[in-house]
Amino acid sequence: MFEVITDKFVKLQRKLLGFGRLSTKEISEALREIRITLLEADVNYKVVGEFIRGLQEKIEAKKIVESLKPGELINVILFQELVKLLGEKAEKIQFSAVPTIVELVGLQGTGKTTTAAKLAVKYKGKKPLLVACDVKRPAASEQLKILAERAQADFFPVRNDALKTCLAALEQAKKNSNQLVIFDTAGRLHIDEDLMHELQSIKDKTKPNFILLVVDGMVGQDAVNQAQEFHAKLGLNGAIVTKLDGDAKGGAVVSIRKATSVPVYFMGTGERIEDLEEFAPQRIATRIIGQGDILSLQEKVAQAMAPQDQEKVAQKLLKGKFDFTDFLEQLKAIKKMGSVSKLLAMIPGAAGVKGLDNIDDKDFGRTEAIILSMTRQERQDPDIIDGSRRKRIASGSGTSVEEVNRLLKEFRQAKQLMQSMGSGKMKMFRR
Ligand SMILES: Nc1nc2c(ncn2[C@@H]2O[C@H](COP(=O)(O)OP(=O)(O)OP(=O)(O)O)[C@@H](O)[C@H]2O)c(=O)[nH]1
Ligand SMILES: [Mg+2]
Repeated sequence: MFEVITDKFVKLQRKLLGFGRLSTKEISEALREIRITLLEADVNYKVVGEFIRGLQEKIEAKKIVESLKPGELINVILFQELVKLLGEKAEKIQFSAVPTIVELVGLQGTGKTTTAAKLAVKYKGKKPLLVACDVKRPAASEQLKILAERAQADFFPVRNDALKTCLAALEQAKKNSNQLVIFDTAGRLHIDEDLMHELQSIKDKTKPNFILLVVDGMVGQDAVNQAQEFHAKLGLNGAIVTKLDGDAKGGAVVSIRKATSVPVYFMGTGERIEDLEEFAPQRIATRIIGQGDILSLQEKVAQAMAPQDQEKVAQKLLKGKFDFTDFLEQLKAIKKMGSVSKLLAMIPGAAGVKGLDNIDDKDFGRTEAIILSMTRQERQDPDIIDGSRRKRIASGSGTSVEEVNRLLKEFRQAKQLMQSMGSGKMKMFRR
């Protein structure tokens, strides 16, 4: 979702790092490129303007920092300003009330029902109750019922009035000790009086702890407008931006906080009920400027692997002792989690390493075949893989020598990157 921004930022950073000294001209050129990149990614123009001014001030104020090269300095400031733009700290659903009530609101088709189920998966331990509140469309209640089953969550069907449904659902939640109740409200094509009235009455009578707006990330700046309107009329606690897995350029999710003061809680990154990511400013800024999202990645890997394994892998990665056997394990774990391409986008440096960033799920099978055709010794010590071994591996895996070469090269590059992280060269991006 941030590919457009990331690609450009990575190139810009490389260019800046090449300069021993940055003149005013180069700085303003860099700022211009950052501005264009953000605008092209559909970030709100007012937000961009303010952001660039902030960057400029910071750069000017800190022109001379002994320990950093000027290019590095700009990168660090860019990172810090991005974190600030995105809202500094990750917003969390607090479960201080019992039950904690989340009211999902938003226009038609933005992903409310899907998101309700995603939240139920995420907070499984809270015994969630999903409440269908769309009176007008009978299929809506049925859809939520099916998703609730899939998420193994409790379900409350719609009655002939949205507010009455919510109140009855709360009664049931009390009896069944549901600690989380999610209202999946009706969507409309436009924001209209009727809709607002209904949402307002649910708000007044049930006092939700969190009113979260679900917006479609594909609609770009319109998402910001929706957030503004809903916030003005209803008072939102936050937003969830969906469909960021498609062609969305990420501009909406980057600008919502600054443009509307509504913080983003989650991002929807796919149609499956597992496809929900926390919106963590630090991590996202890291991803945007192209250092990869090591934290998100770790989180996902943690879901698929036992903790001790993960620690071992991390140690190996940092020490450069990661070999093809480990790589294969990782690939298998990743496959368990769904899409490879999505995960690769989060690997540090993958955005910058040619080839790695466009591995698709088809390549994944071939990669696996190549590694499986290696001997144990070759997996542990890829340096011994000479020409004749390459030929053997290629024919054993039904691939070509070029493909084997490419994998070996990419593996070496990725390993070097990991090592440089381990040795602290990238420490400036950590906190
Ligand atoms: N790719 C992708 N599709 C999504 C995501 N979230 C929802 N969808 C899809 O978007 C479509 C609409 O989702 P719903 O959850 O039904 O939307 P809704 O807001 O409940 O719609 P209404 O109840 O009609 O207002 C469905 O086809 C979902 O599968 C997402 O994060 N990524
Ligand atoms: Mg719905």
